[in-house]
Amino acid sequence: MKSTKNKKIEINVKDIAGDFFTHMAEQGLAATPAQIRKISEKISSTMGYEPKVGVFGKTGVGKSSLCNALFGRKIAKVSNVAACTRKPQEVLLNLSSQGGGLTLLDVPGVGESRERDVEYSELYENLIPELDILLWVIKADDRAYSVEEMFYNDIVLPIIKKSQIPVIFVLNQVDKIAPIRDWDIENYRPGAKQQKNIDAKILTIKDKFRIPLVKICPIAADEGYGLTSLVEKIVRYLPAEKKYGIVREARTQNVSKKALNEAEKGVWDTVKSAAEKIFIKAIPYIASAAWAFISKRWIF
Ligand SMILES: Nc1nc2c(ncn2[C@@H]2O[C@H](COP(=O)(O)OP(=O)(O)OP(=O)(O)O)[C@@H](O)[C@H]2O)c(=O)[nH]1
Ligand SMILES: [Mg+2]
Repeated sequence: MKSTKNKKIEINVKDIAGDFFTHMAEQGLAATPAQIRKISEKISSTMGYEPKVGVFGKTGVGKSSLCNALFGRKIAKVSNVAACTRKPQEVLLNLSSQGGGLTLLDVPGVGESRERDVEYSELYENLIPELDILLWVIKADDRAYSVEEMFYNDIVLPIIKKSQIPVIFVLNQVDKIAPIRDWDIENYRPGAKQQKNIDAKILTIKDKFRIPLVKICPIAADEGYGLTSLVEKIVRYLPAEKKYGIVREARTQNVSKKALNEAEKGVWDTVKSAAEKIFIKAIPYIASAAWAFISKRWIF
């Protein structure tokens, strides 16, 4: 695997808040101290948001490896199925105290036994609605996905639909897709023949799990392959106010310019909505000046 340095994106709330208010002052629009405080608080809370990411999948698919590679963070395992008798908030609260700015949940897998699957389904029902995003990890070189397919379609899908939780399918260990010798060991990426088979596998996954292609992300956690695209997808499917937390917590090497831009835009969109509520009541023309500033800054 490539460098395992664990650098993080630096937050500079003061700069962002400063830019905003300087621009307003330049327009001759002074916000009141109370308005400044409210907007600054919104910027801080959006940039400091602690995302809750659930990592689901069978034993050995690479959940722990994925979290380590993406965030440089050991995952907090919810291996105790008795957890399902507790309130999900309790589970999440306990876990977040271990994690800092990110709550990662390694949820027990499926297909160990019928009884276990019933217990898992209860746990999933409690946990999934508490998450910001769900990563469903499957192993690229598995021949069949019948157990996962049944469990996902019958148990997980109704819950994520009801709670509107975004899900991304992570096809891990693509370096093991035939022909294995085709793997480009210098550049940590698939060779041309391997890529063809990966593409075919992605189409199979799309049909079996009935998910759009854009929500499938081929990676090799141990090789550091595909992680940048995965962060881009996570950022894309999170709501605006939750995007930034992910780029802040991911290793810098996994955060592309595109992901960072989209996450920053998420902060501004959130601030924009907050400003709308705060300023519109006070002085409507301040609000329109704020929009002008924000949209000028964030045109892509
Ligand atoms: N070749 C290859 N091996 C991988 C990759 N990702 C993970 N592995 C290996 O697969 C094995 C299982 O990975 P884990 O991360 O422990 O899997 P897990 O899903 O956390 O497993 P449980 O905790 O038992 O549920 C380990 O030996 C990893 O090194 C990958 O991208 N390529
Ligand atoms: Mg694990």
